[in-house]
Parts: sequence; structure tokens; C-alpha cells
Amino acid sequence: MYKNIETLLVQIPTIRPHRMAVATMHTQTLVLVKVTTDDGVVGWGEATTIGGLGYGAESPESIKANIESYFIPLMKSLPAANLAQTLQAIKKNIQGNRFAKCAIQTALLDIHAQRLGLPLSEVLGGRLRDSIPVLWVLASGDTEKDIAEAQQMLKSKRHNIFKLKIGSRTVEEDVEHVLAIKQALGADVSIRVDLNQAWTELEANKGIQLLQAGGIDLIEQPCTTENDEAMARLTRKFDIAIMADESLTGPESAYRLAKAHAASVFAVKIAQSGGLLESCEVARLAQLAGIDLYGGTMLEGPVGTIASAHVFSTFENLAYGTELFGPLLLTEQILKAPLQYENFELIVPSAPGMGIELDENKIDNLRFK
Ligand code: MUC
Ligand code: MG
Repeated sequence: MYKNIETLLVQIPTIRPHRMAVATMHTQTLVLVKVTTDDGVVGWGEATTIGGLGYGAESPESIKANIESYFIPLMKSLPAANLAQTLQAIKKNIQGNRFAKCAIQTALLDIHAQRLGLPLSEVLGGRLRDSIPVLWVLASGDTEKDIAEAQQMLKSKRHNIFKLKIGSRTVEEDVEHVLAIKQALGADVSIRVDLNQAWTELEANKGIQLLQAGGIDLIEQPCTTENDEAMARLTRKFDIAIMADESLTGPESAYRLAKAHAASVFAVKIAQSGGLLESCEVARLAQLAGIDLYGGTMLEGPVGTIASAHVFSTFENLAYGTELFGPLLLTEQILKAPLQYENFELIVPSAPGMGIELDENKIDNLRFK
């Protein structure tokens, strides 16, 4: 039986403003879920999103309310704390709510893996790597500041791949900004851009041509989620990798996008996929369709980040690496021991379950509402 299920909103300042086409973040609100079984095993999950309702259809407040009003009564009504039966009951009784579902599933898998005495990755099919590459997002909004930030990251061997958030200025201004950074960092450093759906197809044609000629490696979600046809036309037209991010909302959308050849790379996100198991299904579909993989983030704190790392460690193809830098963007990690980022990679923990220990005193101090 489930003894206690708690949803906590925790607000943490970012180390600098993080500017994206959809929002500028000065703080991040983590949505944490703590599940305790009647025999005392504790599992954690996370359902963090970006910019309130700016990025997706679930906000921190709606996730908390829906977990408290619908998930918890349903889970407490079940006769046993059984992983598969709980997930089946949630699937049958609750529509949508992918972020909330992901947080609950993460906590249940954490409990399950701890009971088996195995790292979470082994419950998901087994890890193929003990560490994964992590890029950094340059999003200060200022070209010189971004170059200085990137140079610092290269020097400290923390990141050697960079993603730039563009789409809030004109195509020409954005291209100028991106290519100035590419030139300053040199040919060996991979630069990608994320439009967060900001471009029309016409703007995308103009912008992608210039960015491809300037040596940029990847264009993320140039057009809106409603415009799979434009994404498909751009994928066909350009050699540069075109990645689906917001368009990917779980296995059904992965199947639809793969059939339409609407991307050459998928950004897999555990919350957008609706869970860790569903993320593995998205990856499998991509693999069958010959689509490359990238491990995405909703700028989660350590729980969502490490859950994602366990998932991504199992992918056969992780051609474009990951962006699991969320905890590094925050001024506080809320862990007893910090995550290990070294040599441009994040180490996937090997202790049973998720393999991290939360600092509940720190969490209590940062809780709000
Ligand atoms: C997104 O759309 O990729 C990931 C990194 C970042 O800076 O924002 C997120 C969302
Ligand atoms: Mg994106």
C-alpha cells in the first residue's frame, strides 16, 4: 500500500537570466513528488516545466492540484503498491497529464529498483554507458557574454557542445548572433540552435540556409507543433539535422512524426513522453525509423535529470548527446552530494534506485505555496 504521497513546489533562482523565445527564467519551480510505501521505501519523481504555462499545457500549480485531487486518491484506493498495476490504473483512469504521470512513474520505478537492489537503468533494460555527454545552453541574450561563458565551459572541461536559444529577434539578427559565436569558438565546437517554434516556414528556409552555410550542426523545432508538414519539408530540403522537440509528446506522436519523416533527430524528454517507459518506446520507434536521438530536458532539477540520465544510458543510439544541465543552471542542487559532471559528461549513478540522496532540509527551506 502507498502510505504517503506528497507533491512539493520548490523555487530556486537561476545562476543568470535564461532567455528563450517562450520565456525568460529568473527562477525555476521544481515539482517534486515523494512516495512512501507502508514498509517505508521512499521514491522520488519530478514534473518540472518551463515558464508556467509558457511552454506546455501543464503548470507547476496544475500538476500539484491534479496529483493531489486525482492521482493520490486513486493510488491510495489500490490494494497493493504494485508497479505495473498502479501504472495500469493511472493509464485507465487519467487522461493526459503527461508531466504528472512521469513524476509518479519515476517515483514508483525508483521504489521498484531499490527493492531489486539495482540502479534504475537496469530496470529499464540495462545501461550501455556509465556517463553521458551534456551540452550547455547559451541564453544570456548577449553575444559577448555567451562567448565568454562558452570559453569558460571549454576551459573547465564541463561542456564542449553549445545550444543557442534564438527566435525572439529577426532572422538576420539571430543568424548574426549565432555565427559570431561559431566563429569565436572555432570549427571543432558543435553549435546548435533551438527556435522553440518561432519561425514561419519562410523564415525557416531563409535562416536554416544561412546557419547551414555557417557550419551550425542542428536546428531544433523551427516551426510550430501544428506544422508537421513544414518540418517534413525542411527535413527533406536541408542536409543539416532538423530536430523535433515540442512536437514530440510521447510514443503516438513519435510514430506520427516518423511516418511523416518530419524530423531527422528526436529530442526525447521523460516528462513530454509521459514517463520513463514511454521515453524508451519513443527511442525504439526512432531507432526503427532511422531517426537519431538526443536526450532533452525541461530544465529539471536533480531528480528529473538523473531519471533522464538512467533512461538515456540505455539508448543504443545517442548520436547528438544530451542537454542534462538543468541542475547547473540553478543556484542550489537540493542534494546531499552534488551530481558528478566531469570531462564534458554527467556520471550516471550506480547505487540502487535513482542513486541520489535528496537534502530534505534544503527542500523545506525552498518550498513555497
Ligand atoms: C527546450 O525547448 O529545449 C532545454 C534546454 C533549455 O535551455 O530549454 C529547454 C527547453
Ligand atoms: Mg527545445
